[in-house]
Amino acid sequence: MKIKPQASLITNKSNIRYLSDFTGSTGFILLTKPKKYLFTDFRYIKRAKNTIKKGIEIVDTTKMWKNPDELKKNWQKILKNHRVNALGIEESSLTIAKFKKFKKISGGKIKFTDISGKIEKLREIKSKKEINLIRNSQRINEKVFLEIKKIVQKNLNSKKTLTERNLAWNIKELGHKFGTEDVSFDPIVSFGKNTAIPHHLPDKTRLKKGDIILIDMGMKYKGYCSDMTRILFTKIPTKFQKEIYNLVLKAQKTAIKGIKAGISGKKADKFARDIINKAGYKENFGHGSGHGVGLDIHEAPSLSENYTKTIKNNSIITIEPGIYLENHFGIRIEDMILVTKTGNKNLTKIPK
Ligand SMILES: [Mn+2]
Repeated sequence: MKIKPQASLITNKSNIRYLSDFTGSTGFILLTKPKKYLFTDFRYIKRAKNTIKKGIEIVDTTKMWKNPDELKKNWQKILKNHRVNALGIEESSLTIAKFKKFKKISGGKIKFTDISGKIEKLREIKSKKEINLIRNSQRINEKVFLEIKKIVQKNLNSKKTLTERNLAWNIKELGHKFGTEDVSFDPIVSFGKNTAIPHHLPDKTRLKKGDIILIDMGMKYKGYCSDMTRILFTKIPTKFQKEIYNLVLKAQKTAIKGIKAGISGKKADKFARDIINKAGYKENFGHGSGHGVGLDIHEAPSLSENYTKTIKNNSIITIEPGIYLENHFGIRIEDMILVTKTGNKNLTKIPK
């Protein structure tokens, strides 16, 4: 039988932020039925006081870490007050070293039980505020992309050297210029043959006229991520390139047309996959059709063949089928959509 914990120890950074708005890098939350506690030290106390949600008690751990007995006393007192004899822990984001510490300060009587994924499940359903933040994150992402397109154009005309690394760095700089705190992941920029590697690491490859360019990029705005992939052609595509591009586009459009709340991640994945498989490119589409986006760039749900849970109303996911032809070229097209009861809304406004 699974133990039902009376309290949960939240150590996953994004879950901590989700529950409390706390952005510091050191701290954890204890969730009990009536009360939430944020444990952090002097480096973050002021920030916590100024920014976290109301109703959360801040516990200053500064002195406690210097005096383990003090920590033990305080920690056990809170557990006892809430009659905790089983504590939920996030095994997927708690190191063994830290777990040992918690075990030690909790005393011998507390049982531990895994609650990984519990908060992530809540995070799947986005509030109005979160939807707006993700939308704004994507608006900035698009603004950056349009500038990137100009840079590419200019370099093609002037025959200056433009490397994948240059362009990836430009994405980061422009994001900063337009008000983001960071990119949501290191941009994937690939030229020519490199586009056949789905997650190519931008290198010193120079752009040549005729190259296909793949840009997979996202911004982080007030904690929230965006994600988009576009393909640029630097000259009129060949018949074959066009054929593959249109096939991926058809797969993506079919998925967007079919996805609504209540279907499984497996079924959501199948729309695009069926089209690519039927065209004979089964082996060239090695990844899932999409993933949830929020405080993390990759979060629940997942659009893949083994994800049987349902896609929920007001979740935000990417739709990103691709075909990768080794040593030749690759195509991926990615939009972010807001899932609704009747269908979805496309949050990506950049034309394909
Ligand atoms: Mn993505």
